[in-house]
Amino acid sequence: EIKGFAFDLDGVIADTARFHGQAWHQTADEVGTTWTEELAESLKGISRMDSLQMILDHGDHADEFSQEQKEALATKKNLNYQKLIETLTPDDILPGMLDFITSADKAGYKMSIASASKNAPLILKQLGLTKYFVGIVDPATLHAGKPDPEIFVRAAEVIDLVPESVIGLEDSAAGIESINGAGQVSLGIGDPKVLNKAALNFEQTSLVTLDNIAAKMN
Ligand code: B16
Ligand code: MG
Repeated sequence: EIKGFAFDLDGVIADTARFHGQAWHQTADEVGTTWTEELAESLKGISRMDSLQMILDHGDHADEFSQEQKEALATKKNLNYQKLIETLTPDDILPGMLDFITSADKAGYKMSIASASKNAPLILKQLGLTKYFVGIVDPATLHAGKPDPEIFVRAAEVIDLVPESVIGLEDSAAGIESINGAGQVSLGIGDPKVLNKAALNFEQTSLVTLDNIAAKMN
């Protein structure tokens, strides 16, 4: 029996990917890497420092940056990103997700956040959603990021549920792998070809409802 939900944030609750994209595009220009849509897509769910490394690896100057310079680039990206997410309001919640979260809350499901983003608390506050979640896994305390199961294991601990009672919601392939590894029911939001390891799939957030989930579980 399902008793709770563990949510990814970027791409599931809010469309912050376009802001990450804008800020990383600026970094790419600065380090001489050509910015492409494929590169943007591959950064979804990937931590800040790993994302920077991927951007550097896509250019011709990857070895020319010291650890100190990399940290400065990541800090600058994050400040630019934070300026963009300060403009977020509850109107930026992805279609249907406010309804889903409030109806799950009313029905007594426990909810937590499993996001790779260190900015998750700020984003939830901007969206007015903080009060619905029992807790947010702090990605700074993880040994390994998605696709490792650790973040979703911790998200189930936050709501004090065994993995089989939890549905994990994700928009990235790395995230689906993490949910499956944690022994939870994976719910993918997006292209079923990209998320082909998901137990349940919805092409868009507006289709994610308690009734639609129940129908697919049978
Ligand atoms: P930050 P999610 C991820 O969030 C994003 O998809 C990814 O693009 C980003 O680099 C990562 O968070 C870290 O974010 O720089 O804010 O700590 O999809 O796991 O909610
Ligand atoms: Mg995501």
